[in-house]
Amino acid sequence: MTFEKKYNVAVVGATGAVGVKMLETLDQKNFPIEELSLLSSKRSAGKEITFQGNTYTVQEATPDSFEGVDIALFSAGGSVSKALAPEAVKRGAVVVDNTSAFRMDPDVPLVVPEVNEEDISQHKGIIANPNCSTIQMVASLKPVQEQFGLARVLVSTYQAVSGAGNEAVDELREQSQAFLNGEDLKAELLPVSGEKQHYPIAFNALPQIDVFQDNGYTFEEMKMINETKKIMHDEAIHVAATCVRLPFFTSHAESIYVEVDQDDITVEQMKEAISQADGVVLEDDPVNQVYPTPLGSAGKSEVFVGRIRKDLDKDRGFHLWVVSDNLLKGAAWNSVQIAESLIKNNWLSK
Ligand code: NAP
Ligand code: 3JM
Repeated sequence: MTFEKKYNVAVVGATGAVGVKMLETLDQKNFPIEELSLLSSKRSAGKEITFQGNTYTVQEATPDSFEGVDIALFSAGGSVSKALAPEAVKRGAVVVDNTSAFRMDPDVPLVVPEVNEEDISQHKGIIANPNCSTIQMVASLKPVQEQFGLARVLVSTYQAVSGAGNEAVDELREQSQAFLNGEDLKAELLPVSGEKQHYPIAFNALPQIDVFQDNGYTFEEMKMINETKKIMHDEAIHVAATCVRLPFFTSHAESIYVEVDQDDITVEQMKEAISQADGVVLEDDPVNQVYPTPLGSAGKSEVFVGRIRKDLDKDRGFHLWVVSDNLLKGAAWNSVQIAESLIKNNWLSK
């Protein structure tokens, strides 16, 4: 994309797993940056990061960090966003927030540009980036909703450890080495930092992502359920989710069962619809063993879909396998797309 003007951009959480990908994406997409502020907690303040040949010193994020900032990209956790996003808006910035802090706020658009880009125009200073697992699911289901109607979605996820941050990546690496050396595994972080029980992730599968809610679902599962309805503008879609953490580093995979509103839709029609969707790539050729995998999608910005087949009992039921890089389309790329859309459509002013 080419831009006429340049903007002052702040990246909050610039030293984190998402923040690093945010900088890589801003660079790759040649985002029009005038001044760049890299913000973190006190821990990383003073650290130097090179971006497009210039060296930047990371600063502690405070309300005054946002003076003169046009666009602030937040990925430093919900409590940081709750404290600092309103301060950024007060100082004239538009915030693209990667945390769950504001996603269900009726005044905050929750956006996957391929699905509901127009919602950005309604923003009052904050636009929320959905959860990584939600993003790839709704991107793949948008053409299904448009062409055949979407009645029901049942999803099980297979999620990479990078979705839980840099410390979780380190924990998997250390436990894997210990396991192969025949040593005891130290589990101190996953499934959820600060919870009373921790389980090893190496050579394991943990059916808990984020904290449990009173209804027996985890918060990650409820994010997928509630965010899907909001992004797809349909409270009537029935959604249920089971979210599982697995021992690989990058990309989330999802097994999705959908029920459409129309009878007699064929697998070929479903494949055709999905293959034409923006940002979605069909990789589906069972005869030649073609289907997407987490390793195969790592580093790419699209959502990959394969294994499309009809349910054996329900005429309106289909099964899909959906894979995408959780830190790119699931976080950094979706946020940068929202920022590009703000500029391209002249939606920066509130
Ligand atoms: P991470 O690797 O643990 O990085 C956390 C980042 O936040 C670091 O840059 C850290 O700075 C910064 N930070 C922590 N406390 C802070 C504070 N009080 N003030 C300012 N900065 C602070 O985690 P991550 O995986 O990058 O994820 C960060 C957040 O992004 C998550 O908590 C989540 O809300 C969101 N996220 C969203 C998605 C999505 O699906 N859209 C996916 C993953 C994550 P230091 O270096 O100083 O510690
Ligand atoms: C992905 O507030 C926190 O400590 C962050 C928890 C978190 C979230 C979240 O709820 O914002 C970790 C990883 C997400 C997310 O995208 O929903």
